[in-house]
Amino acid sequence: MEKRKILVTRPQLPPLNEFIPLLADIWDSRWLTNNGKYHQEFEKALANYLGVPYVVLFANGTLALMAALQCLRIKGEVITTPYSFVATTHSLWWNHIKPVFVDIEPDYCNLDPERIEAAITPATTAILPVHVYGNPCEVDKIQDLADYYGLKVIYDAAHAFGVRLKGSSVLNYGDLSIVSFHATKVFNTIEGGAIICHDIKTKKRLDYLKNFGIANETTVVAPGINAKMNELQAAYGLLQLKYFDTVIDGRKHITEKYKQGLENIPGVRYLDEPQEVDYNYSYFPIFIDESEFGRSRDDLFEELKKHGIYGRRYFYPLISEFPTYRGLPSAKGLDIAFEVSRQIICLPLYPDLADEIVDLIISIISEMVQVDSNKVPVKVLKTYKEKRKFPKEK
Ligand code: T4K
Repeated sequence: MEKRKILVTRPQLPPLNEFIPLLADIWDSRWLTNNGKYHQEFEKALANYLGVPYVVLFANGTLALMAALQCLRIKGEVITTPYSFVATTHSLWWNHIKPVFVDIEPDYCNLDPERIEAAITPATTAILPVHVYGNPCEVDKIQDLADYYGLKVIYDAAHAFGVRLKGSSVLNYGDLSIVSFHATKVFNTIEGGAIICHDIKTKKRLDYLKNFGIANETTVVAPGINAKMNELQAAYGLLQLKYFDTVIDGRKHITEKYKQGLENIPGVRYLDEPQEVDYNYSYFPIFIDESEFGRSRDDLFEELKKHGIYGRRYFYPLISEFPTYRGLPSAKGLDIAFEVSRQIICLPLYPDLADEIVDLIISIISEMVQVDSNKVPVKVLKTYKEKRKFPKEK
């Protein structure tokens, strides 16, 4: 029998017996897409669940990003991070906007607000930060800069569904936030995404933009695109929402188990849960410091594969290393992002991941450590900040 592969994620599906009656209803109605009743219901249910003013559903997160930039008429240069999925920067490219990369801060791998100001030019119109792994960016600092320089802020919150900061959805920050409901995400509608906006006028404009710019049968108000979510996905999404809290509980359990098991392994760092945040446990990234662990991140990646365990190096290589972007002046000198991208590996994380598999992964990692016996003692340091305070041992 072929050994089962353990992948970085395993999409969560709603109970099939609950989905079938909804499918039957859609079959009966023959209303399949274009703002149908499930689409309308799902938008309202999401806004209510998340505690945000308006949700505009999209066919996927990438189209949502592209439409968000169109909606705010962003042009010129946009400051963004090299440490993300390529869709973040591709959305700028498709809008003929020049990405300007700024390095990340090492603690949560988000755009470093302290470095943004130096990258602002007269052509800068917006900041496009990413809440990487669902950990909120330093939203107040980013907003202060945006207010001071008259810039828009669009958050790529693809990983941040359900995350709350100081009791309020993190999606409430910035001018717009986009989320992804892709199969691999913490909340999925197979493919899908949404924009969160603050007022009805913006919602209306986004509704036009995702439907060819059509306002009514004879009026087209903008050069829109087709980026609509269909009725099957909206109905599926409504069911997913019912179970989302249980999904979070399951992910939290696995995350805590990993943290406990990896706590004392030299050269293995994981992210601390940020303060005042209700987290969604969307990923479990670990960072391998080769000098302490004695083996490289890629050694670990390959070793796990030998056991049928497929972690993923999100995000390696950096976006700024890909041919489309590497010629940009801002693609150089992104030292922290570069280092982090060589250390990162996201371990499998999904609610029904068996405890025994988590134990197996922890034991593979712990058995790989090669501590240099001349280096004593090795203290496991959880954050770079702490690490930097420590003198290097000779
Ligand atoms: N912004 C950010 C920050 C993002 O991370 C993303 C998407 C976007 C924007 C754009 O949102 P969308 O347009 O996608 O809505 C995956 C996803 O395709 C992508 O959505 C996601 N980020 C990115 C981080 O990860 P790949 O190339 O790694 O996918 P793939 O096919 O290799 O799958 C990953 C793992 O999941 C594999 O181990 C297989 C497993 N898997 C995958 C699928 C599709 C399953 O078990 N079942 C499945 O159905 O990009």
